[in-house]
Amino acid sequence: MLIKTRKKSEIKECEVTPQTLFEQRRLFIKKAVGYSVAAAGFSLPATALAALKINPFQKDSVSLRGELTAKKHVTSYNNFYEFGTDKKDPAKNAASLKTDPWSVTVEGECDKPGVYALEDLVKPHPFEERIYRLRCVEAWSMVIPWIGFPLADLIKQMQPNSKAKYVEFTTLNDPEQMPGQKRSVLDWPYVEALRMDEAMNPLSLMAVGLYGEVLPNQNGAPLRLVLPWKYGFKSIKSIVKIRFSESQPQTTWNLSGPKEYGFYANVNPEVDHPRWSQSRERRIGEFRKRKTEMFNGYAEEVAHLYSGMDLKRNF
Ligand SMILES: Nc1nc2c(c(=O)[nH]1)N[C@H]1C(S)=C(S)[C@@H](COP(=O)(O)O)O[C@H]1N2
Ligand SMILES: [Mo]
Repeated sequence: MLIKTRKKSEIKECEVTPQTLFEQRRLFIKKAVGYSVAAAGFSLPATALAALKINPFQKDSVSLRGELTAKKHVTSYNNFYEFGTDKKDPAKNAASLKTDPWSVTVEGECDKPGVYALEDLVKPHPFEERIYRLRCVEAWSMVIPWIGFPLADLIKQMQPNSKAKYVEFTTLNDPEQMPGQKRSVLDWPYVEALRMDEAMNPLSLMAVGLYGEVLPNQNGAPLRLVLPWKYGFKSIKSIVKIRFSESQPQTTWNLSGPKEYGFYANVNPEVDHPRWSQSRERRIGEFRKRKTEMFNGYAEEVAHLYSGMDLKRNF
């Protein structure tokens, strides 16, 4: 199938002001009968829903929209080792995660460090819908309509200083809520990081929802990254800490298998994983395999970040 878009990955974003969202929220909760369970008692979900309600999906997104991975797959075939290593485990086990209240600690090289309630962190940023492909290092992929806002907006809010060369993200560490952490399959808590220019790239998304709803726990509620040009493991879930640093942080998968999982982890069909090929992938819900594209099809947006770098060495 040939998919025609102006830019391979381009989706016009729907934007609304936070004020509009918050003014309309009350009204919307009353109207959204079908979503009332998800929206009850927690304002972030309602906000995410309101964003979609106010902005119907745009025509420009139709090309990728036709390829969307079914919601049932998106929410039942997951990698979230904090809830077990089987793809079915997160959907089964993630109900024990309490996402309200939620706070995020911001530290390191920035002028606005502190402990932020989730609301105060996301409120200043208008939500958009972004349809992004996400390709797992295990050679499967999905196309997901995310709800979120540019990571760059949040970073600007924190006013990083001139020493901030990297930004590091940490997942909640609580074996009571995350039973998978009782086994040391990874070095908990899960940590991921980006170079500052990668983080500031407009593709980098802070997600709070998908398919028009609040993020299900198994997909990384209440706040996760989505970095569509990188292997899925960079898109860290359930973030509780953001730290700005001068030196390159150590990251969980890189520590656990330095020969297999690099710091950059850019999708690259020409650099195989030591144990399997990265040249093809299977879209979840399909049988046939597709060719994996350089930077997962987002080269136009991100290739310049790596000009002059040897991508075989910096994998
Ligand atoms: N905290 C945390 N974040 C995580 C993971 C994880 O195990 N723990 N798995 C990663 C991997 S390998 C992938 S492919 C994606 C899967 O995201 P999805 O389940 O929403 O599709 O989440 C990433 N983020
Ligand atoms: Mo993954």
